Amino acid sequence: MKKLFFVGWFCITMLFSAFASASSIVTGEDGYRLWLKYDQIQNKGILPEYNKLLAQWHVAGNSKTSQLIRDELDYALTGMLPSASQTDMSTANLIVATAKVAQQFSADVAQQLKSVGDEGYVIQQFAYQNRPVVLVAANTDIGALYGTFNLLRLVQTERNLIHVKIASAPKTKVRVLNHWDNPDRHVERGYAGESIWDWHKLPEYKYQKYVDYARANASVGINGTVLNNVNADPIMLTPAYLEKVKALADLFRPYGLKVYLSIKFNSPSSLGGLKNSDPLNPDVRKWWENKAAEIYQLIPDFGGFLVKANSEGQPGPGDYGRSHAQGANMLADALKPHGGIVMWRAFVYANEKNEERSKQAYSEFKPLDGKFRDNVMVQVKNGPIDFQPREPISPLFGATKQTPMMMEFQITMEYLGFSTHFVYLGPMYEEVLKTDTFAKGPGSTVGKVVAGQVHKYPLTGMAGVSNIGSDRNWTGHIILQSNWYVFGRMAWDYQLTAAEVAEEWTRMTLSNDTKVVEKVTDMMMLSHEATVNYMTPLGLHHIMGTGHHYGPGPWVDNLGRADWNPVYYHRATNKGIGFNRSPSGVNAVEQYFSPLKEQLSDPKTTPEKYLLWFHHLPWDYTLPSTGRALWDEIVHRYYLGVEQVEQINTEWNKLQGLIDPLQFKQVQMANVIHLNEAIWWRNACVLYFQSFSQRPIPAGLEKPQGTLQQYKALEFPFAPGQGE
Ligand code: BDP
Repeated sequence: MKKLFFVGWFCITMLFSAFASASSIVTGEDGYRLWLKYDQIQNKGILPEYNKLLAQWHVAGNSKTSQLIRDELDYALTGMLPSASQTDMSTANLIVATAKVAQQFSADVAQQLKSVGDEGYVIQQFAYQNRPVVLVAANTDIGALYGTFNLLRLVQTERNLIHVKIASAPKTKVRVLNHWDNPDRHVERGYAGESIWDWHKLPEYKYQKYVDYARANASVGINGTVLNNVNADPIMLTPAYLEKVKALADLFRPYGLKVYLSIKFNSPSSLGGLKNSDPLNPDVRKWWENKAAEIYQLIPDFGGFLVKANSEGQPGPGDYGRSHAQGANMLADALKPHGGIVMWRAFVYANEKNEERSKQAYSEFKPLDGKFRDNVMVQVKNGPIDFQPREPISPLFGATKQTPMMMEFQITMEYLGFSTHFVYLGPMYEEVLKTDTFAKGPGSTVGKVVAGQVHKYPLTGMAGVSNIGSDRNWTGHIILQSNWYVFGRMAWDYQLTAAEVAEEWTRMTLSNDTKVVEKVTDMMMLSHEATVNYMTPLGLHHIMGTGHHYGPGPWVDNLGRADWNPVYYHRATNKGIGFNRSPSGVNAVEQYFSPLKEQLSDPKTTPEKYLLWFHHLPWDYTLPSTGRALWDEIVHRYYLGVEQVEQINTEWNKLQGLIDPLQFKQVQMANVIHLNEAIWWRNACVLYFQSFSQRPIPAGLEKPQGTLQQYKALEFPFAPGQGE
């Protein structure tokens, strides 16, 4: 590895040693408990109410899930209200029950249950025979579990329960994590240690962590998990591995968490020894039917398959001249009799196609609308390229009237600073979900499309590429736990705001102290924009380091395919910068509905955050919002991003003593790296783009340290999370 030259790294080392010598043993919250801490409630103002309403509790029912609800309440309430105890239904104040029992207490609750479906629930506080009752009711045990977690969230965040009246049902049906985990425990794009699945020791050895994983997912409404990488290893479908999958499925079932598998499309030939894996070959179809039957014998509620096909070297139906629909339908037919589904990824692009990369998924899938079976969803990344710090929406949202588009968000921080940058993704998810596609006139937001409220879809779903690993704190960074959390909350309800979710997460994970809640929520809400500023301001994209995607690499121009190179995306010359995707360029805007299409066609009406995504502009182009020349604006944004990170660091440091010391220290250490890397991004990008613009750093801004050559020379062969 070339020598790391810049001062920042030196500072990091110094700081770590400072920590190590200044403190001996720091104990406290290491992050394992996530947002389910259930520490004793300190707020004396609310305690009498909680003691009155919650201290005597009862869970009706005898199923495994009812037992889990009992266990969770026992653990949680004993932690938060030491006087809490289980009692029978005739004396309890807090009652968790399904419809039949619930209706004895309240006709209103029974009525409301009619509209919350299988997974929804009702929480109400009322008087029943002169006793105050909090009733958590649902149509199924799983609904009751979700309701219980919502009640606990209200208590953890110290909300008033008097007269509380909530009816909640998920807005999307399939809410899944996608683990990009390999059988050898390497996690592709994972930054929190190795895979939590210890395949070697399964099926016998079952860690408590597996159960806590299921609990955490259930607590935010996630109801499925795809256990293995989309770049799938066919070994997952062998009998020995299916036994291991079954062991996890059995643990997860009572939490309402279904397991799914990513499959390799050529498994019939590579695993089954068939001549080919052509979806129209009857032997191949039979092979999948048999495989599905074998899986369902072991796992009766198996969710289905996730498929990456004909993408980045993966095999697929295209290898035999068949369409994505033909490939997906073959699998859908095999799963259908058992109730399984196919999530077929739209992340496809090919060099050979003479079409700009951002347009290819739409061109491929739009004509297939209506050709998929009703148990297939097409899973599409939020933006048209690839999980960049910021992208406009994929034009596929809203474009298919009959084929459900399932959202794929990335929770893991492949392009957003791995596990050391303090970045809360709530604002990014919210921005995407609230964007108007105009598919059926104004108001056809992405959230509504995904929830099947614009076009009536038989299936709906959201997937999040997991950021979970074997690290004690699960996600490698305390704050990044919030991204798992907000994904689940928004998959349940796309209308939630990032700010309200940040607040509840902070209260549950860090503290209910008003100062902590306000400050941390502000930092979280600032953090994504800050990162966009120091990485890819004004619509720049795909300018990260090659392969590992660590740090800046806007200069990279030597990769095998044109559209893997950062220079393909920023197109900087001495005259200007940006990608002309307007009608005078590659016309990617044509894939959007009017009036979005027209808005994005003209730099004057394109939101500045997407400016260089859609337009190639001269360095002296004036930005209406600030009156600055484009070059100056780009530089200002890079500097602003670093200032915002400095602000986050300063604000965090002020919280010392107000939150748990171990949580505090973990984030503080990461913040140091974060700031150094933000400066690295800024300096490297500004120096690089300056070599084209030939313009000075605007007055008032310090000159970037180092030289472009030094930044270009950096190599990180052991950066974590690399792909194949
Ligand atoms: C890219 C990742 C790569 C994934 C691919 C995908 O770099 O590791 O395999 O997405 O989504 O962003 O399939």
